[in-house]
Amino acid sequence: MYDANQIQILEGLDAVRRRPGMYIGSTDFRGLHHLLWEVVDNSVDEFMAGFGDRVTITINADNSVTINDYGRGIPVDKHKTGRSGLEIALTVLHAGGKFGAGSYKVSGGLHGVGVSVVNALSRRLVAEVRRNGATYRQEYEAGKPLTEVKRVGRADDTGTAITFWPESKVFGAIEWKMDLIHARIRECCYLNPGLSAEIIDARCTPATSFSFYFDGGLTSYVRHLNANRTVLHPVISTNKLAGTTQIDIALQYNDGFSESVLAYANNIHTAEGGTHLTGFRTALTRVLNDLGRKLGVLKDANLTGDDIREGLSAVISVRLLEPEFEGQTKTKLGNAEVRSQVDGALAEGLTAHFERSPNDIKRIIEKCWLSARAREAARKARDLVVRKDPLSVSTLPGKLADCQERNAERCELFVVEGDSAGGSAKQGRDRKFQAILPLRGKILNVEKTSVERMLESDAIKSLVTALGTGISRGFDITKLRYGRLILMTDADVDGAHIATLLLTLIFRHMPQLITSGRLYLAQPPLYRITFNKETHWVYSEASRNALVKKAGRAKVDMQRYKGLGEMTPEQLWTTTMNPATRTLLKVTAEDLVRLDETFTMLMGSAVPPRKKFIETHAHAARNLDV
Ligand code: 0RA
Repeated sequence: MYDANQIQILEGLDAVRRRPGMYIGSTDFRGLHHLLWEVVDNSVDEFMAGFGDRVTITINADNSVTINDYGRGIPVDKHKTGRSGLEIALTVLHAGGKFGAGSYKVSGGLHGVGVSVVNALSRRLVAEVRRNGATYRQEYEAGKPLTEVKRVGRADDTGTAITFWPESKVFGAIEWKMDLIHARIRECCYLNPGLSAEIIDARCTPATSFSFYFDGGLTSYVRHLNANRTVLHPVISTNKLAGTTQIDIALQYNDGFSESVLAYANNIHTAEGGTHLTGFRTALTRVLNDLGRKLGVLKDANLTGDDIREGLSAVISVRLLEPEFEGQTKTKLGNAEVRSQVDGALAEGLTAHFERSPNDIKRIIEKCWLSARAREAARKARDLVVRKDPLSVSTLPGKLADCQERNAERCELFVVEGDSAGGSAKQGRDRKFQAILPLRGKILNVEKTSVERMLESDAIKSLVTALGTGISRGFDITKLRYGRLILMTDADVDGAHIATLLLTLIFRHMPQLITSGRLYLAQPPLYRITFNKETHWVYSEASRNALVKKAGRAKVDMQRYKGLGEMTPEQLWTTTMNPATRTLLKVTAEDLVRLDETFTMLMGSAVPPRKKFIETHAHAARNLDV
């Protein structure tokens, strides 16, 4: 039944089914979504080649996915092997050379493995092609065609619709992550201005639908990155064709301290950077230094690569005919020529912008110069740092009750709000390995403050000194004096506020404490409930209700704790500090980006979104006030 050619082909797809990870990276949710990206990439390639400006992605009720585009449609005519182009595209591994030489396409890393891989890893797949005024259809099971390509009707447009049912033997339960799909498609529409994409979730009634379309391309993307932030100037953008490399760049500084620079090559997010990013950074540093001297802002000071990062949001997108991807995850652009091409494009763009709007550039340089001075201040703060050394204990903050243990890994630092709670904690602790640092009063809102000003706050200075690590770019985790940092604040609104400010400080200026899993929140109890001569510590409203129910008719004595200061040192030890009985909440690195957005919104200087958040979350805020 099969000729030699076909047997070879089936063996090819078999290899994909045997070792899916080799083709799509993994068989977890990432691999599953990769099937979807693979088909969408092909539709976007059509758009880039000038055919069709619309793609719809439908998650069907049975968890299959349909991707419909308005490109040329996969060719259906018979190939010299006697098989149709469609069948070849769906069954031959790396049936590349899709457009021949001379066009840009999404390929590299795990991308561009071809729709045949999607076919191999789907229990069923249906392809419908609209081309030459007709609609053609072919169905597959586990990569094997069930029929020939059949003409099933007329068509008055062109395009391709592929529906696939991922193989659960490969992926386990099929769970589409809508937020991931939205983020990816949104990104795709920023990188391809003029493309409209619609995502339909037909699993719910009524079906939900999201549409993305960005006329402004990278400029819109950078505006999105800086949404909720106070920006220093309008977005600066530049485009250039250098040889056969198409370069698009947009950038804008905000008044914050973090950097978000995204680099893409042929629509692929190059997370490990590469030559395009290096070219961008060198040109930006050099041009800002040159113009800064011209303007007299810098005199003979020099901005470093670090100085120009703070508050920078930018997107760099390059398209090239033969991208080379390197690095651990194949997301580092290797093409050497791109470095000088991007450098040249950005230098030209910045200089041209300077001629039109010198004040924008002036504001940027002033901001970078501020960062340079802040970095210097941070370096000085780090010099404040002392290792645990009995001779220099005097330089540690006076309020710190340090522990005896010398091995930092075994030590814990409790940061406690207020002196009275600090007193109980000092008495209640195990002084062998637990240190207490009471912080008084409100902590500065660091989201709106420079490192320089921050270090004028006594509370922040003593925390940084106690930790030993320094701060911001001067941060050095090897100097950390404790294995765990535990924030212990009251379970009320003020406590939550102080915890949020501390979290913001750490998130912005010592994020490594979070990523290394050393930051925790203590969980003090809300109530002490006694009945039948038994005492229960209760940590949530739900367990309080459950316990009161359980007590039934017994006489219940219920005491509500408002603040840590209301507990005796012994009570604080058993309920909150004793490693054997306490619960700690670990602050994790997960969703740092989401945290970032929330922090910026809650703590930043842009007012309207903050108000909206507080209004829409007012009920949540009220729940804190227990
Ligand atoms: C092979 C050749 C051509 C287009 C395609 C494949 C193609 C593949 C997919 C996958 C999803 N949508 C797609 N659209 C097109 C070029 C056809 C021509 O030269 O007419």
